[in-house]
Amino acid sequence: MEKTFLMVKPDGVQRNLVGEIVARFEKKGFQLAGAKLMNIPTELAEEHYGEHKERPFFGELVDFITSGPVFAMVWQGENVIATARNMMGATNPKDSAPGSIRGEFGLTVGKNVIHGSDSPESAEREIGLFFKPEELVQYNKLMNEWIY
Ligand code: RTP
Ligand code: MG
Repeated sequence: MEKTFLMVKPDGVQRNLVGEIVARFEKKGFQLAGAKLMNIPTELAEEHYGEHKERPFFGELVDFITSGPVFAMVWQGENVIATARNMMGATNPKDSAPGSIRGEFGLTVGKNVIHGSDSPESAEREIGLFFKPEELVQYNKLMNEWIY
C-alpha cells in the first residue's frame, strides 16, 4: 500500500487546523498509519528540506518549520502521494485551487499550512527521517470494500 509523509506546519498547528486537515484525509478514504506532535530539531529540518539548501529562502524555511510544534503523519492508500498533493493545493496559496487545503486556509507561500511528499522517493526518505518502523501501525481489518 502506497504511503506518504504529511505534516501540518507550525502555522496550521497554532491555528488549530490539525483536526480539519486530518478529517479531510480520513473522509477521502486514506488510512492514518502513524502520527506525532513534535518540535523539529534544526538538524532534522535542514535534512528534510536539504533539496532547498542553496535557495535564498532556506534559512527562513528552517526557522519557520522549527518555530513551533508540527503534526507529522504517515498516510496510506491508493495513489496517496499524488492525491494528497492535489488535496493540499499549489505551493503558493495565491495559486492554490479553492477547496484545497492551502486554497482554503493559507495566504502566503512561507506559511502554507501543510507539507506533503512530492514523489515516491521523497515519501520513503521523509517517512524514514520522521518515523521509526515500529511507530507505524499495521491494520488487521480488510480495506474498506466500498472504497477498494
Ligand atoms: P512542501 O515541501 O513544504 O510540501 O512544499 P512544496 O513541495 O509545495 O514546495 P517546495 O518547492 O518543496 O518548497 C518548500 C517550501 O518552501 C517555501 N517556499 N518559499 N519564498 C519563496 O519563494 C518560497 N518558495 C518556497 C514554501 O513554504 C514551501 O512549502
Ligand atoms: Mg516540497
